[in-house]
Amino acid sequence: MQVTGLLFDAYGTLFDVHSVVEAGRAVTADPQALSALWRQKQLEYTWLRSLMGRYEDFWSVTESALAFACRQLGLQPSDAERRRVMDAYLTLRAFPEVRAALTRLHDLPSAILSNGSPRMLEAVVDHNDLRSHLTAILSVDAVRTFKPHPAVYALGPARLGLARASIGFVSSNGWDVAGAKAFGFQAVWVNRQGAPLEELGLTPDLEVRDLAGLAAALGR
Ligand code: LAC
Repeated sequence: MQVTGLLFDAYGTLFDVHSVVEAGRAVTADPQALSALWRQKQLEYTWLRSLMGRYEDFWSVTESALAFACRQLGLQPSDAERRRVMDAYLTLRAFPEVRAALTRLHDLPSAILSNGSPRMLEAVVDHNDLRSHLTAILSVDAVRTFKPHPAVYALGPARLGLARASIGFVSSNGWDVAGAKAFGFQAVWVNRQGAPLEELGLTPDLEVRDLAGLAAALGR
């Protein structure tokens, strides 16, 4: 694979969304179940809101998904507990290999392109001290819809000043990889969990286990 720039999904790819499990412990004996349902509903709400043309930013969608997940699991956190669980999103941990891999890839313009709101993305990037590794932090908020809408992916080539076919779009989310491939990027699937390929008729150009695998595949 040859690319002249990289775009990274944020949640699940650079940052571990399940780092919220610790915060969830304060409100449930089964924080893994809360974390999994919360993430699933969060993504569903982005797709549903995009289809309905009723955009709300990712913070708001994430709050709504948490409220639903708590209701479904029969949990009744106080307002303060709910806020603490939400705030965990601002301090998610980067996966352990991310910093070193971005360092190895430093000669390529690299940006985040994420559903996250600008405030959420800036907070989590700063929390992990990764700002100097990134050319730009791009949020769907600029076009007020969510992935996999093509208008979102179009933000990347416009900001990097590169043709879409020469950009590698890197995501751990199979559906996001499919969206990126459909748009015309070279699609890289960071398949951390050994998940099955989505049946969307789109195959990634490269599959790696983590970002160290990406750096190696790009000869860095
Ligand atoms: C993002 C979600 C899809 O960062 O993980 O855009």
